[in-house]
Amino acid sequence: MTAVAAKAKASEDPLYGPLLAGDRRALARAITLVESTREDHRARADALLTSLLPDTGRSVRLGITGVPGVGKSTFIERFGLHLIEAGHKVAVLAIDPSSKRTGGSILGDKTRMELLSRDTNAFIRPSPAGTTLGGVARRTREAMLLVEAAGHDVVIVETVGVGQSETAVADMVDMFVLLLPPSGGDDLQGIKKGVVELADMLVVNKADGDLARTAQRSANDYLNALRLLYPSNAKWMPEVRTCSAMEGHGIAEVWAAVGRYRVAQGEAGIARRRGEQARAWLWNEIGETLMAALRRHPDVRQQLAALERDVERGTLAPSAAARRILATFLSR
Ligand SMILES: Nc1nc2c(ncn2[C@@H]2O[C@H](COP(=O)(O)OP(=O)(O)O)[C@@H](O)[C@H]2O)c(=O)[nH]1
Ligand SMILES: [Mg+2]
Repeated sequence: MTAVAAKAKASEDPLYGPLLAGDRRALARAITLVESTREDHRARADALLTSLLPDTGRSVRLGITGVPGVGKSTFIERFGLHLIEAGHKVAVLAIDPSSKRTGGSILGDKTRMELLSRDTNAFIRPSPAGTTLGGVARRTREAMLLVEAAGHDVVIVETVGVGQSETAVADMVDMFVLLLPPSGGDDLQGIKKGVVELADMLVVNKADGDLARTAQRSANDYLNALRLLYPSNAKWMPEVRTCSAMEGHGIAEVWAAVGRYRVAQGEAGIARRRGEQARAWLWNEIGETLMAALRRHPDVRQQLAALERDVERGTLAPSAAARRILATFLSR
């Protein structure tokens, strides 16, 4: 199908008009559609996304991570309400590859982000269930395009901070924020170096009551650690801030820092990052689609069990087995 034909077809999609008009039920149904693994749903989702593409991209895409208990849900609620007060429409998406097994911690979060989830200018969507992080990330990327088309101009993608989900989120947002707990001592506990390297801003939460001074001290420690990590001529050195999501102070300052980051990157810088992300996404899609086709191929399926067994026993080299499987797959 050509792009023009796809557009004409999707414009007939009953979800197209209502979604562009910001209808929440149409948006929720469109996200359910892109999350579906059914072939016919996939075709419809692709057509719908293609036709909506010109109406996407006009949002600030923020990623938020931090260990469980650091205050992500509390922060996102405060932050979201602050943005809505300033006239924005906020969407909160979550990536939690474990959500299928646990039934979803985000579900609990949704009820906890009580004020935000009741606000008509906010849209909160829990993590799609999925067997692989790649699958979950794919669907979240598409959900991000859909909420943008529905007029949400700030999209927050939250991750639970376990496994590789941080990288997946950093790869789909303009700016990645790491929420940290106040920690005593100089060991910077609770911080993973790999995650710090992905972060564009560090926010020490719970800077209130007894923890206020500890939080400030942690922020200074983190700043010193960052100075060692970043060259002095770096284009952007992550800002380190403190806030109290519970009491609500420092929240407006985080949004101001987001603005400074965007100015520092410039429109061109953000467009470049998005372009690189889109290209990486393309290759990811190619990989996932190819693998799915390979696994479905009847001749490959017939061959697979025996080849796997030979490889396990050590009687056949994995590379030789892989070449045989590919030869079968490509033979017709
Ligand atoms: N003192 C204090 N407690 C907070 C703050 N933000 C969150 N909490 C508490 O920390 C706990 C975990 O918060 P939650 O938002 O669920 O963390 P999440 O697991 O990262 O989503 C809850 O008991 C919150 O009330 C804060 O700014 N100050
Ligand atoms: Mg939470």
